[in-house]
Amino acid sequence: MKLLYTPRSPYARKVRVVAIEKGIDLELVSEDLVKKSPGLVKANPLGKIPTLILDNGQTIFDSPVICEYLDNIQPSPALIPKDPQKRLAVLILAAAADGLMDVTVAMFMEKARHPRDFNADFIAANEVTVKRCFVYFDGQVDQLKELNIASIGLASAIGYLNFRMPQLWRSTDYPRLARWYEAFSKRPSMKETVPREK
Ligand SMILES: N[C@@H](CCC(=O)N[C@@H](CS)C(=O)NCC(=O)O)C(=O)O
Repeated sequence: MKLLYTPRSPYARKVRVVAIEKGIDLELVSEDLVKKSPGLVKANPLGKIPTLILDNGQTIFDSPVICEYLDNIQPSPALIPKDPQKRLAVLILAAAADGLMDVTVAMFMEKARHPRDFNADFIAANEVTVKRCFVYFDGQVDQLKELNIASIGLASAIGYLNFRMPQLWRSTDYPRLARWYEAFSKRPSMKETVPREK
């Protein structure tokens, strides 16, 4: 199986951590998102990473679908609960973590495209959203104790925020969340996937 990815993407990191935790071997193929390769746009009409290409040529995207696929082909450790109530709770937290990635990526892209005249209102509104998410997750730390798609997603989201906008991750403001993140970051799967530019 090949994973089209970039070493900085939080969505790809989430998939990679899932694969490492499950002992699934992925062949990593680094993609250029400015000049997209024919292979990427053929595999995914959206031209986005992460995209998984199976050995039989089938392609799978986006990251929640890839994670669900990996959870099905290698059930241990189970990262998406089967019990309906637990599943709902974990998927909601996972959606919030994915949303935190979306907000952070959007802010980074706005500043990257317009370094001097970025939309300050847009950035300010998204910073408020980020802080609201931190308050939300800080209050949910007990739910994050298990290794699952939500805890992996959130750790990947915070890792990306810390990589791009460390000033926003003022961990002293969210002590429980900060302690949880520090402990989670010690997992070998997290250490192996620390974001880097290239
Ligand atoms: N919802 C998607 C988001 C993936 C995404 O936005 N990936 C970014 C990189 S971090 C991308 O491929 N951007 C290129 C583009 O949008 O053209 C997922 O969860 O996989």
